[in-house]
Amino acid sequence: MLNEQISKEFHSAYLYLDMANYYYDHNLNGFGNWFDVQTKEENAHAMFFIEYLRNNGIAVKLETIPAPTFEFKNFKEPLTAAFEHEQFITNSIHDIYAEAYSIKDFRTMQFLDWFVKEQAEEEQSADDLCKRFDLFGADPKGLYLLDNELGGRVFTEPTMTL
Ligand code: OFO
Repeated sequence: MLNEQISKEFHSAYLYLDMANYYYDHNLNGFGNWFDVQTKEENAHAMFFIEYLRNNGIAVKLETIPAPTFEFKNFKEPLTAAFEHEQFITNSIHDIYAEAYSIKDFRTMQFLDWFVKEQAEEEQSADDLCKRFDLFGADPKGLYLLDNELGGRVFTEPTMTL
């Protein structure tokens, strides 16, 4: 399950990169930047799982990452898709946690604690973006200001003691 999660995190990065590309194609570079930062975070998450397996002597098996298949019809759709994807990832983390609990793998539970908290933040920020788009996105001036604001998002390398 931990190996599969590596692929899911890299797949998340791939999906967010696709969303970033969509916005850059439509000159919404701030939204593009927001998703570029999201992509970098997902790559960092994948590396945490890889490092955890390495540190515990478990072979890392990298899988094929499926290509994104989105065909967005409007500027809101990527935001909704991102929120739904984060809910999917949360469920995946919780499934691993439940399995770790059932076999008394307390070390993995402790490792996953960081992700349980992180997923709450990931869902909240995706949901927040959806709601702000609903408030301001339909108006060109509002969309312009929101795009400017999202352009200011800066990537901070996530840290975890492994
Ligand atoms: Fe890795 O947190 Fe989003 O998917």
